[in-house]
Amino acid sequence: MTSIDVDKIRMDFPILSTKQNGKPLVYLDSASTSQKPLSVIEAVGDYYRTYNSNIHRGIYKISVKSTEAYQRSKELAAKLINADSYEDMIYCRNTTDAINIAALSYAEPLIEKGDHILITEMEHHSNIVPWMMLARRKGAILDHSRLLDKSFVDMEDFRAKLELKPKMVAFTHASNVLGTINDAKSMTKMAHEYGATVLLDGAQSVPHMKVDVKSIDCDFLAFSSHKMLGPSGIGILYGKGDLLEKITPAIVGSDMIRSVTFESAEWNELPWKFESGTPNIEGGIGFGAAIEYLEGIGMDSIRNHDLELTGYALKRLSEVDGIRLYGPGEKDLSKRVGAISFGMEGAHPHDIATVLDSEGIAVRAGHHCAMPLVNSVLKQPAVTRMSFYLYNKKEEIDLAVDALEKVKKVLRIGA
Ligand code: 7TS
Repeated sequence: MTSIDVDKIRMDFPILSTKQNGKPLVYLDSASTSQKPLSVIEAVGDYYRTYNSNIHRGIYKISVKSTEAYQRSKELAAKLINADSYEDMIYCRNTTDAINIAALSYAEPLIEKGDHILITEMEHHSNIVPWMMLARRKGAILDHSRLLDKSFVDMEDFRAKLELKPKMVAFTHASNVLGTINDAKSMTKMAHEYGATVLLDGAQSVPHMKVDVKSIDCDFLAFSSHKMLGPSGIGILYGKGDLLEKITPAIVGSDMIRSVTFESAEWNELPWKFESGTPNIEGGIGFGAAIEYLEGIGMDSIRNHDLELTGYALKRLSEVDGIRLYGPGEKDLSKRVGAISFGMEGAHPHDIATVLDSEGIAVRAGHHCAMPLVNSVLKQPAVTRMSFYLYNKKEEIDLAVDALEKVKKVLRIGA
């Protein structure tokens, strides 16, 4: 039994009642970006229609209102991840931007020639390339922890790589390809024992489950609004307050400064010292509305629904001849989020996605910006992925599974 009323939720998402290719849209690509509820669309529209103004600058009424709404969204975000204060929430563009800010502002002065940085084999490019470039600039070494069963971080190998004393350890909380949820708390504890600073990529976890930065004890957490019902172009870098206090921002100018002379500058207080220039005000306000919507449903209920859909999809997909599933199987359901990658004997992932699209079903095919994982670990040029969110129903999974039979017919597989 699902604990949320999906039919009611679906009425809040106008796009879900549209048709694509003459068929009702079946949106199974929320790991790429989520759909937006009316409350978010209205929050952004309302800002433009009734109080559009810059923040922190005016003492006039609508500027006070926009400043308050923007700051309030940070308070909501801080509460969502159990951060101490909105001051620890740096607004940026997305997860990618957040990781780059941590790499450029925090890790750049920390990493020296010969130092190690540790990531895992299941990272998105956004959590590989900033560290690769940093290592290249500094003459440091980027290590990656191997996977077990092409699904889980091999904890023995993780510990062996920690023995090299990396100064920075960055890993994803949940994989966008495998769906694997990493034991962030244990991995963070281990990394801290070896003296590392930990950055957690929460792009696929924060939208789908309760993420508590105090319990996990990560030093940084990166996530994106657009994957959790909010607008795109806004994301968060959470950092522990004492760390953020010490960091000199890499991008400087405008509102992030308290005072300037021709010789020197003094930074604004947190979190504003990291937000140079006019920020994405409407994005922040829309993000606040998205968090309110998610909290209104409840993150535990969202997680339960995700589990129910994922369990159902794994079962249905495993009944289809010729389907190869990646990531944790049904018995490890609790270690998964609702992103399921698969391959079909004799079919290219792009052909699968194209046939599904003709049925109005949106899935993603490709390397999902995790090329080292897809190409070197899974040894595939690409995989097809269906991913779920609170507005998806089992009937949609049935439609996708039925459409896979159509793929076989179109491609004459087994004919
Ligand atoms: N980290 C993970 C684990 C992700 O899944 C993504 C985006 C990112 C970082 C980057 O997030 P962004 O908001 O900066 O783009 N993942 C995907 C995906 O799986 N399909 O499209 C984007």
